[in-house]
Amino acid sequence: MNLWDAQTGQVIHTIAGHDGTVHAVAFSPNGLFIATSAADRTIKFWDVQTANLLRTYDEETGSAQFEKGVVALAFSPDGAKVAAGRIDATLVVFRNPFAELKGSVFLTGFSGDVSTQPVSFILKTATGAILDSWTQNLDSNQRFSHIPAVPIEAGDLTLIARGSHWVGRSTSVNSSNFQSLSLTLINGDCNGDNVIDLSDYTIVVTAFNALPTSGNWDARADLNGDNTVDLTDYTILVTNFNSIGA
Ligand SMILES: [Ca+2]
Ligand SMILES: [Ca+2]
Repeated sequence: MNLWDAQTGQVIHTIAGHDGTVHAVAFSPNGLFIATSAADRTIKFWDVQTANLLRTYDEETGSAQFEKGVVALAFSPDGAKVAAGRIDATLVVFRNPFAELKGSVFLTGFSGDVSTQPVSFILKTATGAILDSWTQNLDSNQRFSHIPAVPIEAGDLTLIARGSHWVGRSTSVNSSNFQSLSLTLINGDCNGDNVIDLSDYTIVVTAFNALPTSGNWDARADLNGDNTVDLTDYTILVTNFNSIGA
């Protein structure tokens, strides 16, 4: 199987890995992955950039559904699912193991530009093992997307999100919600230690009435992002006092 540059006609990669005629090839909608099926009765996922084999579905990896051979493959437009047409005239739809996690993070009490706010994420197993962690800025609609470092088909995962002055919150990730995740973060953690307590209170009180030009200005105390430290920030802190992050 060859991968060509459509502009130049150059072969970028020659991919060999199937043991038998390749029946079907499909690009993921984000262009990052290729799925293939072959006469060896497997489906394989490949990294387009590196041509590395990422995953094989066969009888032994729990996909007896493909043992009759797959002759057609197609991703859903959102990349979340893959349809496999089998030689026995049936169709199987399964979750794309390399689909993006997507969702919204609501930064409560914030009136500034949410796209300036970095949010850190941790993806864990049910036993607490960290599978992936990353930091990204939200878009202006408070949305995020990320291709996890590991396939997310394992299920029973937990995603934790935390903002610069918002304590962490967690949500479970499963096959039905992994593209519509939603986390609402609690504002007031000025010092970023994932607890809203007296230390944060002191930061707000010390910077009270400050503007960015003031000697006592402390950006950490401007909880609502309006470039002043005033009663609004104080109220956010007092309302959320004693919150502890996930
Ligand atoms: Ca704190
Ligand atoms: Ca403020």
